[in-house]
Amino acid sequence: MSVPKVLSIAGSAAQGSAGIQADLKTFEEFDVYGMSAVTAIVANNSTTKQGIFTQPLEAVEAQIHASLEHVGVDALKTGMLFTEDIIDLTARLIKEANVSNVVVDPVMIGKMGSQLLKDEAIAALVEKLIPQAAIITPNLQEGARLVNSPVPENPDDMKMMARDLYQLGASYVLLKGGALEGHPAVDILYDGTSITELESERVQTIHTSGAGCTYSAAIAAELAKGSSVEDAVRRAKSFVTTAIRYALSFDRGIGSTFHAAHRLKKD
Ligand code: PXL
Repeated sequence: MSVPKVLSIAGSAAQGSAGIQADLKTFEEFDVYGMSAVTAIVANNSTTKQGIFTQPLEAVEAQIHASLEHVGVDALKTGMLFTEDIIDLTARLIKEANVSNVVVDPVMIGKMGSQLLKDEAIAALVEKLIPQAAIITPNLQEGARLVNSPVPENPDDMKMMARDLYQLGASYVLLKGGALEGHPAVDILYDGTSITELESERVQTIHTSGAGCTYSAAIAAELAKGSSVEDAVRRAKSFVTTAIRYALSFDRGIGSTFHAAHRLKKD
């Protein structure tokens, strides 16, 4: 049997909602073969002080080679890359292997407040990785950091920012408006010519950890299957909206999007 193959280059989120864990769960739901290269281990908890364990560059490189050489990659997504060195390495390996269908989720800050990208690494993301992307998927805060402008306050601001983000060189920009309180969950998709507004209802929940990771992983899975970018984004948005609607609360702080929700929901 042959199935589309998808690699996630991202952080491990020990609590299971986000990062590599969210990506692999999502890949499984989309019936694609998932692989991972762990850039850092995020393990925030109250008993140890250290919450982030960056992996050595050699380990990141070895993992990416393992997927590229032993399996092959039809699409890949990047999530938490954390350091400039890891971004440089990732950008170089993607270029050398000539991978198409690259989804760059410019992860910067986790839902629990962890810094997942060092400030000094933003320039490398912009200069080396984003120009190779089929699509980038920033949220409003990340978009603002990438183009050095204020955080959008309404869908019209978002459309303007999507145009600015497009200048960074990705083929498509998906600017996610999940944080735009008082509006439906509006995302703006821009391909340099036309703006598409994608809207779904706002789910009132704090349990959204992993939403962004899940969204970009679903897009990568659909691209690996041969979907157009627009179809991939629409299917991914529907998937992540269901995962948020049926999110899991663990009775402490922010809970998790539920990746199996589209399969298990009864209504
Ligand atoms: O949701 C962003 C995110 C991405 N990657 C990793 C994370 C988080 C949030 O906690 O831990 C590894």
